Amino acid sequence: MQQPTIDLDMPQQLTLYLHKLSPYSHRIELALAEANVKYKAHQVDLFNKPTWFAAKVNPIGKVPAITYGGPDVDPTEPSSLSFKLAESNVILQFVAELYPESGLLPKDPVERAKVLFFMDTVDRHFDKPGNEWMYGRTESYEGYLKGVEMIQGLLSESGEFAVGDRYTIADACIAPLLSRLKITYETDIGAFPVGQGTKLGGELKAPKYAKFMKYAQAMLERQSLRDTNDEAYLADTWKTLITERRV
Ligand SMILES: N[C@@H](CCC(=O)N[C@@H](CS)C(=O)NCC(=O)O)C(=O)O
Repeated sequence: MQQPTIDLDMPQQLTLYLHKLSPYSHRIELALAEANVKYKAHQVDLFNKPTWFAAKVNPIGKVPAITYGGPDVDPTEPSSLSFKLAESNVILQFVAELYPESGLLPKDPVERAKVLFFMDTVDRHFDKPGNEWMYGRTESYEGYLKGVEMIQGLLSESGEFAVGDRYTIADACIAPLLSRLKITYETDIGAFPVGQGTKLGGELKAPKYAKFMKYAQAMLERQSLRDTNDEAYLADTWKTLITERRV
Protein backbone atom coordinates (compact mmCIF):
# COMPACT_ATOMS: atom_id res chain seq x y z
CA MET A 1 0.00 0.00 0.00
CA GLN A 2 1.58 3.30 -1.12
CA GLN A 3 1.63 5.79 1.79
CA PRO A 4 1.19 9.51 1.05
CA THR A 5 3.10 12.40 2.64
CA ILE A 6 1.07 14.39 5.18
CA ASP A 7 1.54 18.09 5.93
CA LEU A 8 1.94 18.21 9.73
CA ASP A 9 1.54 22.01 9.79
CA MET A 10 -2.13 21.63 8.84
CA PRO A 11 -4.89 20.22 11.06
CA GLN A 12 -5.66 16.74 9.72
CA GLN A 13 -8.57 14.37 10.01
CA LEU A 14 -8.11 11.24 12.13
CA THR A 15 -10.36 8.20 11.79
CA LEU A 16 -10.20 5.25 14.16
CA TYR A 17 -11.41 1.84 12.97
CA LEU A 18 -12.31 -0.19 16.02
CA HIS A 19 -14.46 -2.83 17.62
CA LYS A 20 -15.87 -2.26 21.10
CA LEU A 21 -14.87 -5.75 22.22
CA SER A 22 -11.25 -5.22 21.21
CA PRO A 23 -8.93 -4.16 24.07
CA TYR A 24 -6.38 -3.03 21.48
CA SER A 25 -8.93 -0.65 19.94
CA HIS A 26 -9.78 0.54 23.42
CA ARG A 27 -6.14 1.55 23.95
CA ILE A 28 -6.44 4.09 21.16
CA GLU A 29 -9.79 5.42 22.37
CA LEU A 30 -8.14 6.07 25.74
CA ALA A 31 -5.10 7.85 24.31
CA LEU A 32 -7.27 10.04 22.07
CA ALA A 33 -9.56 10.88 25.00
CA GLU A 34 -6.58 11.73 27.21
CA ALA A 35 -5.12 13.94 24.47
CA ASN A 36 -8.54 15.53 23.97
CA VAL A 37 -8.48 14.85 20.22
CA LYS A 38 -11.51 15.12 17.95
CA TYR A 39 -11.75 12.10 15.67
CA LYS A 40 -14.15 9.92 13.76
CA ALA A 41 -14.77 6.41 15.05
CA HIS A 42 -15.96 3.60 12.81
CA GLN A 43 -16.92 0.15 14.13
CA VAL A 44 -15.71 -2.66 11.89
CA ASP A 45 -17.90 -5.77 12.04
CA LEU A 46 -15.21 -8.36 12.80
CA PHE A 47 -17.65 -11.24 12.31
CA ASN A 48 -18.64 -10.07 8.85
CA LYS A 49 -15.73 -7.96 7.73
CA PRO A 50 -16.34 -5.53 4.87
CA THR A 51 -13.91 -6.20 2.00
CA TRP A 52 -12.88 -2.54 1.73
CA PHE A 53 -11.29 -2.69 5.21
CA ALA A 54 -8.38 -5.00 4.31
CA ALA A 55 -8.19 -3.62 0.78
CA LYS A 56 -8.03 0.03 1.76
CA VAL A 57 -7.12 0.37 5.46
CA ASN A 58 -5.30 -2.57 7.05
CA PRO A 59 -4.18 -5.48 4.84
CA ILE A 60 -4.00 -7.69 7.96
CA GLY A 61 -7.73 -7.04 8.49
CA LYS A 62 -7.41 -6.32 12.23
CA VAL A 63 -8.54 -3.45 14.40
CA PRO A 64 -7.45 -0.99 15.57
CA ALA A 65 -6.29 0.92 12.53
CA ILE A 66 -6.31 4.61 11.79
CA THR A 67 -6.28 6.89 8.82
CA TYR A 68 -4.64 10.27 9.27
CA GLY A 69 -4.76 13.22 6.89
CA GLY A 70 -6.22 13.36 3.41
CA PRO A 71 -9.76 14.50 2.65
CA ASP A 72 -12.53 14.25 5.23
CA VAL A 73 -14.33 11.25 3.73
CA ASP A 74 -16.90 8.68 4.81
CA PRO A 75 -14.94 6.05 6.82
CA THR A 76 -16.35 3.29 4.59
CA GLU A 77 -14.70 4.97 1.60
CA PRO A 78 -11.12 5.60 2.81
CA SER A 79 -9.04 7.90 0.65
CA SER A 80 -5.73 6.85 -0.91
CA LEU A 81 -4.46 10.27 0.24
CA SER A 82 -4.59 9.42 3.97
CA PHE A 83 -1.82 7.77 5.96
CA LYS A 84 -2.84 4.32 7.27
CA LEU A 85 -1.50 2.80 10.46
CA ALA A 86 -2.20 -0.37 12.45
CA GLU A 87 -0.87 -2.18 15.58
CA SER A 88 -2.17 -0.62 18.76
CA ASN A 89 1.16 0.11 20.43
CA VAL A 90 2.51 1.73 17.27
CA ILE A 91 -0.65 3.84 16.98
CA LEU A 92 -0.34 4.80 20.67
CA GLN A 93 3.15 6.11 20.06
CA PHE A 94 2.04 7.95 16.91
CA VAL A 95 -0.83 9.64 18.78
CA ALA A 96 1.50 10.62 21.65
CA GLU A 97 3.98 12.14 19.20
CA LEU A 98 1.30 13.92 17.18
CA TYR A 99 0.02 15.58 20.36
CA PRO A 100 3.15 16.13 22.48
CA GLU A 101 1.34 18.59 24.76
CA SER A 102 -0.73 15.62 26.02
CA GLY A 103 2.35 14.36 27.90
CA LEU A 104 1.41 10.83 26.83
CA LEU A 105 5.06 10.09 26.07
CA PRO A 106 7.79 11.64 28.25
CA LYS A 107 10.57 13.66 26.58
CA ASP A 108 13.27 12.28 28.87
CA PRO A 109 14.89 9.31 27.07
CA VAL A 110 14.98 7.12 30.18
CA GLU A 111 11.33 7.79 31.12
CA ARG A 112 10.38 7.27 27.49
CA ALA A 113 12.19 3.94 27.41
CA LYS A 114 10.39 2.92 30.62
CA VAL A 115 7.05 3.61 28.93
CA LEU A 116 7.94 1.59 25.83
CA PHE A 117 9.38 -1.26 27.91
CA PHE A 118 6.26 -1.34 30.07
CA MET A 119 4.13 -1.66 26.90
CA ASP A 120 6.30 -4.45 25.56
CA THR A 121 6.05 -6.30 28.91
CA VAL A 122 2.26 -5.90 28.92
CA ASP A 123 1.97 -7.58 25.53
CA ARG A 124 4.48 -10.38 26.09
CA HIS A 125 3.98 -11.27 29.74
CA PHE A 126 0.48 -10.10 30.71
CA ASP A 127 -1.79 -10.03 27.67
CA LYS A 128 -0.42 -13.20 26.04
CA PRO A 129 -0.72 -15.58 29.06
CA GLY A 130 -4.02 -13.90 29.97
CA ASN A 131 -5.46 -14.66 26.53
CA GLU A 132 -4.15 -18.22 26.56
CA TRP A 133 -6.03 -18.86 29.78
CA MET A 134 -9.20 -16.90 28.94
CA TYR A 135 -9.51 -18.57 25.52
CA GLY A 136 -9.04 -22.02 27.10
CA ARG A 137 -5.67 -22.77 25.53
CA THR A 138 -4.20 -23.49 28.95
CA GLU A 139 -6.06 -24.60 32.10
CA SER A 140 -3.88 -22.78 34.59
CA TYR A 141 -3.77 -19.04 35.23
CA GLU A 142 -0.28 -19.31 36.77
CA GLY A 143 1.34 -17.67 33.75
CA TYR A 144 -1.13 -14.81 34.00
CA LEU A 145 -0.37 -14.33 37.71
CA LYS A 146 3.35 -14.24 36.92
CA GLY A 147 2.54 -11.45 34.47
CA VAL A 148 0.68 -9.58 37.22
CA GLU A 149 3.81 -9.80 39.40
CA MET A 150 5.98 -8.61 36.55
CA ILE A 151 3.75 -5.60 35.86
CA GLN A 152 3.57 -4.81 39.57
CA GLY A 153 7.37 -4.78 39.71
CA LEU A 154 7.51 -2.19 36.94
CA LEU A 155 4.91 0.23 38.35
CA SER A 156 6.07 3.70 39.44
CA GLU A 157 7.03 4.06 43.09
CA SER A 158 3.70 5.60 44.11
CA GLY A 159 1.86 2.99 42.04
CA GLU A 160 -0.47 5.70 40.77
CA PHE A 161 0.74 5.44 37.18
CA ALA A 162 2.69 2.89 35.17
CA VAL A 163 5.64 5.26 34.77
CA GLY A 164 6.47 8.54 36.52
CA ASP A 165 3.83 10.83 37.94
CA ARG A 166 1.42 11.23 35.04
CA TYR A 167 -0.76 9.24 32.64
CA THR A 168 1.16 7.95 29.62
CA ILE A 169 0.54 5.53 26.77
CA ALA A 170 1.84 2.80 29.12
CA ASP A 171 -1.36 3.29 31.16
CA ALA A 172 -3.51 3.40 28.01
CA CYS A 173 -1.86 0.14 26.90
CA ILE A 174 -2.77 -1.83 30.01
CA ALA A 175 -6.03 -0.20 31.19
CA PRO A 176 -8.35 -2.05 28.73
CA LEU A 177 -6.82 -5.34 29.85
CA LEU A 178 -7.42 -4.44 33.49
CA SER A 179 -11.06 -3.71 32.74
CA ARG A 180 -11.43 -7.12 31.08
CA LEU A 181 -9.55 -8.86 33.91
CA LYS A 182 -12.04 -7.40 36.42
CA ILE A 183 -14.98 -8.65 34.35
CA THR A 184 -13.37 -12.11 34.17
CA TYR A 185 -12.91 -12.54 37.89
CA GLU A 186 -16.23 -10.94 38.79
CA THR A 187 -18.36 -12.88 36.30
CA ASP A 188 -16.30 -16.06 35.77
CA ILE A 189 -16.89 -15.70 32.01
CA GLY A 190 -14.13 -17.35 29.98
CA ALA A 191 -13.25 -20.56 28.19
CA PHE A 192 -11.63 -21.94 31.36
CA PRO A 193 -13.07 -24.51 33.80
CA VAL A 194 -16.02 -23.09 35.78
CA GLY A 195 -14.93 -21.30 38.96
CA GLN A 196 -11.40 -20.48 37.76
CA GLY A 197 -12.23 -16.81 37.12
CA THR A 198 -13.58 -16.20 40.62
CA LYS A 199 -10.71 -18.25 42.09
CA LEU A 200 -8.24 -15.93 40.38
CA GLY A 201 -10.15 -12.95 41.83
CA GLY A 202 -9.72 -14.45 45.30
CA GLU A 203 -5.98 -14.91 44.77
CA LEU A 204 -5.56 -11.34 43.61
CA LYS A 205 -6.87 -10.14 46.98
CA ALA A 206 -3.65 -11.40 48.64
CA PRO A 207 -1.41 -8.64 50.08
CA LYS A 208 1.35 -9.56 47.63
CA TYR A 209 -0.76 -8.16 44.77
CA ALA A 210 -1.96 -5.06 46.66
CA LYS A 211 0.08 -2.53 44.65
CA PHE A 212 -1.13 -3.99 41.34
CA MET A 213 -4.77 -4.05 42.45
CA LYS A 214 -4.63 -0.47 43.74
CA TYR A 215 -3.16 0.65 40.43
CA ALA A 216 -5.81 -1.31 38.50
CA GLN A 217 -8.56 0.34 40.54
CA ALA A 218 -7.11 3.81 39.85
CA MET A 219 -7.01 3.04 36.12
CA LEU A 220 -10.65 1.89 36.17
CA GLU A 221 -11.75 5.06 37.94
CA ARG A 222 -10.04 7.33 35.43
CA GLN A 223 -12.50 9.52 33.50
CA SER A 224 -11.18 8.50 30.07
CA LEU A 225 -11.86 4.85 30.93
CA ARG A 226 -15.31 5.55 32.33
CA ASP A 227 -16.18 7.45 29.15
CA THR A 228 -15.08 4.65 26.83
CA ASN A 229 -15.89 1.48 28.80
CA ASP A 230 -19.11 -0.51 28.71
CA GLU A 231 -18.70 -3.41 31.15
CA ALA A 232 -22.21 -4.80 30.60
CA TYR A 233 -21.73 -4.88 26.81
CA LEU A 234 -18.30 -6.52 27.18
CA ALA A 235 -19.58 -9.17 29.62
CA ASP A 236 -22.70 -9.99 27.56
CA THR A 237 -20.90 -10.17 24.22
CA TRP A 238 -18.00 -12.15 25.66
CA LYS A 239 -20.43 -14.62 27.24
CA THR A 240 -22.29 -15.09 23.95
CA LEU A 241 -19.08 -15.66 22.01
CA ILE A 242 -17.78 -18.19 24.54
CA THR A 243 -21.13 -20.01 24.72
CA GLU A 244 -21.43 -20.16 20.93
CA ARG A 245 -17.72 -21.14 20.70
CA ARG A 246 -17.11 -18.33 18.21
CA VAL A 247 -13.75 -17.38 19.75
N1 LIG B 1 -1.33 -6.85 17.82
C1 LIG B 1 -2.53 -6.23 17.36
C2 LIG B 1 -3.69 -7.12 17.70
C3 LIG B 1 -4.99 -6.66 17.04
C4 LIG B 1 -6.07 -7.72 17.11
O1 LIG B 1 -5.80 -8.89 17.40
N2 LIG B 1 -7.31 -7.31 16.83
C5 LIG B 1 -8.41 -8.24 16.82
C6 LIG B 1 -9.55 -7.71 17.70
S1 LIG B 1 -9.12 -7.74 19.40
C7 LIG B 1 -8.98 -8.33 15.40
O2 LIG B 1 -9.09 -7.35 14.71
N3 LIG B 1 -9.35 -9.54 15.00
C8 LIG B 1 -10.00 -9.77 13.74
C9 LIG B 1 -9.26 -10.74 12.89
O3 LIG B 1 -8.22 -11.27 13.31
O4 LIG B 1 -9.74 -10.99 11.79
C10 LIG B 1 -2.67 -4.85 18.00
O5 LIG B 1 -2.09 -4.64 19.07
O6 LIG B 1 -3.31 -3.96 17.40
